[in-house]
Amino acid sequence: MTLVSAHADTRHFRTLFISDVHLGSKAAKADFLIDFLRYHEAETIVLVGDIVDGWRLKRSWYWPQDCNDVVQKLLRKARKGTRIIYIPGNHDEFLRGFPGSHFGGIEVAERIIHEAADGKKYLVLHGDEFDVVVRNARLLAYLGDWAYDTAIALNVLLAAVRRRLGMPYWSFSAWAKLQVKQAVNFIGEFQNVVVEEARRNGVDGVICGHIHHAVMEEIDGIRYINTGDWVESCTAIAEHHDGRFELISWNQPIQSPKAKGITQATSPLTVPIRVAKPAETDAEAALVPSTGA
Ligand SMILES: [Mn+2]
Repeated sequence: MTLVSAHADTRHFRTLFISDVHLGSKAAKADFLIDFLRYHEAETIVLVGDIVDGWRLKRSWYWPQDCNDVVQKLLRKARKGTRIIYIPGNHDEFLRGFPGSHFGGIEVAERIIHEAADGKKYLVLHGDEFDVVVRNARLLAYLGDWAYDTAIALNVLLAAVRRRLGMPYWSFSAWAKLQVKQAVNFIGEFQNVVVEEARRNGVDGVICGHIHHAVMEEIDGIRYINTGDWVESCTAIAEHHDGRFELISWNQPIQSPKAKGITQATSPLTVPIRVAKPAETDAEAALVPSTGA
């Protein structure tokens, strides 16, 4: 498949953040990501979890050529000097056993503190460790701090038990879909919990994935940034050389203008910085694909 984007010029960034590609699931838009990687370079690329969908692959092996191409493209960037950090999520938790390891130049870390060019510090994590807290937010708010800490510990334990039993990891999005009317609230709840974790770490902001809902906003004085996904929305977060962040949408790649004999499209493919109010999307739009967050 040859997808060549309308944006023929390569853009250079300080950092790129990408998550929730779900390679190995049929819904993964690997060709869009390959196209994106072709036109975006960075000093550092942070993979914020669920890049490979280990749970899907365990059930049935599905690994078409474009999945290999994504991996090859990342490894090639690493060889050429891009620092690549891989923070595992719940779907690629098999990598969590290897913190501090290097694979072909790719570093594995559970979570990192990213210092932006302007000196602001961001906690970077996938976000699934808060699933139990999000599901029981109201109850936990009532019970207080000890219950909150217990819930996070319980989340780790539950995941281990389910893994032992060969059950797939509990999926935020699959579960949220069953509760459509409240889904927006749950997304808000997730954001609040993650923002609270950032505050506990004394940082200025947090960059995460997991819920397949890309956004940049300010919540109670903490910058909340979600990278989105490459299953539906095809989004990434880029940090400019001055520390500004940008949410990039890459969901409209077109056929090569040369091959098609058409002129270049001028439609903008990037979305400018939004320090926005919580998204006004309705529950359906906020909801996430069948692969599970
Ligand atoms: Mn996830």
